[in-house]
Amino acid sequence: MTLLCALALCGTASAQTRFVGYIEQPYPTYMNVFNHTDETNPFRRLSILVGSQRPQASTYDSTYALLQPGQYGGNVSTIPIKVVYNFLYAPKEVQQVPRSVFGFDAVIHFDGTTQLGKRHGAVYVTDIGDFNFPATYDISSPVVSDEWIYHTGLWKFANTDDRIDLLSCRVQINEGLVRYAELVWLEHPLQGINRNWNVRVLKDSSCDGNMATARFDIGLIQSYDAIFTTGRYTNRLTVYWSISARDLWDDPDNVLGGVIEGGREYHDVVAADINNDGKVDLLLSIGANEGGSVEVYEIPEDFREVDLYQNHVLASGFNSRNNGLEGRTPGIVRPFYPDSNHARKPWIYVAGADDGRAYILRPVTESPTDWSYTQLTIVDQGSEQHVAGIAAADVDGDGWTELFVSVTTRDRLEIYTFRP
Ligand SMILES: [Ca+2]
Ligand SMILES: [Ca+2]
Ligand SMILES: [Ca+2]
Repeated sequence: MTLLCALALCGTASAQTRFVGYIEQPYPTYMNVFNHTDETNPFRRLSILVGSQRPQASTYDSTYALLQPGQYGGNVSTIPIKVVYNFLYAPKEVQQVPRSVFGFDAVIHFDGTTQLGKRHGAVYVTDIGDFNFPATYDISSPVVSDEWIYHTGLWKFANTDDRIDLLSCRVQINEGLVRYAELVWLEHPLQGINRNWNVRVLKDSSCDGNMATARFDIGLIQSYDAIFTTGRYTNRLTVYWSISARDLWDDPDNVLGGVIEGGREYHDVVAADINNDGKVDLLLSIGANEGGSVEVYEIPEDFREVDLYQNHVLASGFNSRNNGLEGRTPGIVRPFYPDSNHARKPWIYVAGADDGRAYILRPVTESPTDWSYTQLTIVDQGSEQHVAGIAAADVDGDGWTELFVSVTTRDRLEIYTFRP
């Protein structure tokens, strides 16, 4: 019976996704899941946060939430859409803030881009205790606004004051060249969220893209929080750690780092156990106009030994379809499970960005030494289309994962489910 079950009959997800419907929204981009931690009804537990980017110069962009979409089944046009913040420049990331940071539900935005009129990026926090009355604060540049592009951040106790701080990467681009690329510490102020957050540079010429963190024990007594960062402008994959005895990040002299690899356009980075061998790996998307890829770096016993990271290519040959114009593919990449069975290798979703597609990478076997994947195209919008974001979550609690895909250039959020 067990064998039969394993082969076919136990509700194991097939690669088939079923189209549920789509929502019309202008220029949707990056997405994340918002968890209503006090909600016990599985239909109401999750919302989806969505960013947007209008192609016109000097226009504001918005972030919004698909509020508790699990309640609406296939009637996706009835899902309430709540604006979170309306005054952003091409938000790179819209994320839930853990309640431990402020004591209330909040969302953080990182914005700024190289597009004309959208270069003054910042970090904003929105108090979202009530989705009907959001209140937003600029925590990075309340006085002077420079042309920073912020991508994402990590919450961390950087000093000893018991208030959780933010680490972020930011970049200034001048005529296509990197002027500054900095790992910065935004200090959570004593007086509250709406006061000036001090921004201090921990490492210059360091990073400009996404970030991931994982904790490692070295020997019997040393533990480190490693911070992995990418640079799509600085063209490096780097790791940083602190040699402060209490793992604090308030002194640049205590922050050390190393370059794991250079020379390519490292875009997304996620720290997760991809091959299910019990050890955290790095999942990367490496963007290019032609020849982009999805790769894994296995982290060595001592994560500081940057020469010992082992590279595996999971999928390659991603090409932009921009009708001759320069593009970037693939975009974001994340591990996920298609159903409630999490005792195995995760699957991976890939936003194709300028190739107009969305993909799933499904492991061929469960062997930790087998890095082969079946690449499945779930959305193909054709050429000159942009697929920026994907989010995966079981929003209605039926055990099957839903996928939300932003088809930016068609003003559509498409919804799929793995439920057969
Ligand atoms: Ca602090
Ligand atoms: Ca692993
Ligand atoms: Ca579901």
